[in-house]
Amino acid sequence: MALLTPNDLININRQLQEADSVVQKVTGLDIKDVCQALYGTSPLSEKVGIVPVTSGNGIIGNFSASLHAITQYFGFDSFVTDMPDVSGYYEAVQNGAEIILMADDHTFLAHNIKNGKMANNQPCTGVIYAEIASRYLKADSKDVLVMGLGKVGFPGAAQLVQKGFRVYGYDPDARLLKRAVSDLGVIPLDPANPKKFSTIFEATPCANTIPEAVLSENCVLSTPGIPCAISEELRKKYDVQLVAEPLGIGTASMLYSVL
Ligand code: NAD
Ligand code: 2YG
Ligand code: MG
Repeated sequence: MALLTPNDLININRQLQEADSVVQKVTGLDIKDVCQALYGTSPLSEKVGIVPVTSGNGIIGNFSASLHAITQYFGFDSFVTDMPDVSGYYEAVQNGAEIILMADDHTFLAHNIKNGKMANNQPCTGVIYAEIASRYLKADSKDVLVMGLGKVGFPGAAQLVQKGFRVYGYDPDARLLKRAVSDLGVIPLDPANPKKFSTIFEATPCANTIPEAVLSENCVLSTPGIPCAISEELRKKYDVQLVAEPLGIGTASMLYSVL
């Protein structure tokens, strides 16, 4: 799995504010509103303990500090523990944390220890980026393209199917494409015979995954994928509304889902 780097997270507050204004422009709602609509919850200053984790590739510079900034942005009362790992978890609970946020190289979780609810970053990220795409006010049809049907893309595709969209999908991994077709009714996009979309959701770890032939003028591209799915040149050429941010939108989705 591709891990975040400290560079991805530079100036996370500004990245989040910029993403929030694109979400507002595209959907008429801000990120908080989208989360409330998705989960029917809103924060009441719940205390969030952020626990740095040293296992595997270890601490990622800016990761815990970014989670601190993100949780404050969404109205939580958060703190980062001084100690990492098990000692950090103990410290978080002793200091009154109601929700624990922590990540190793494979799993980034939110656990509400008061009500027992737990969230995983991958499906929560897929669901919220898909939900944002699904709310595009200027969409020209119920057709949506999903590029990448892995741990983030598949749950996002499921969200779009559940909302009544006609979901076209593509993944070079034939097993994953087949699963999306059989389990969700996704229509495979034939790369040799593409069509244009006003709404696209992308979740891959690769650059330049969106072929020019699928872009329509002023389309929305909602993508958690890092690096970005589209070149700056194509973005400008088609005036693409790009929703892309490295950590905050997915984390908001996790937190609202455990309230
Ligand atoms: P994954 O490996 O489970 O799935 C990615 C899928 O993309 C794979 O199935 C792969 O075959 C497919 N793919 C590769 N090239 C493609 C192409 N050209 N066209 C279509 N599909 C292609 O990974 P994941 O866990 O789903 O994560 C996807 C991306 O989202 C990663 O970059 C990850 O770092 C990022 N991510 C971002 C956030 C966020 O908050 N921004 C949160 C979680 C994950
Ligand atoms: O506590 C730390 O600093 C580290 N143990 C965090 C490790 C996080 C690893 N996960 C990732 O980099 C992402 N793929 C998941 C984060 C979601 C946002 N992209
Ligand atoms: Mg995000």
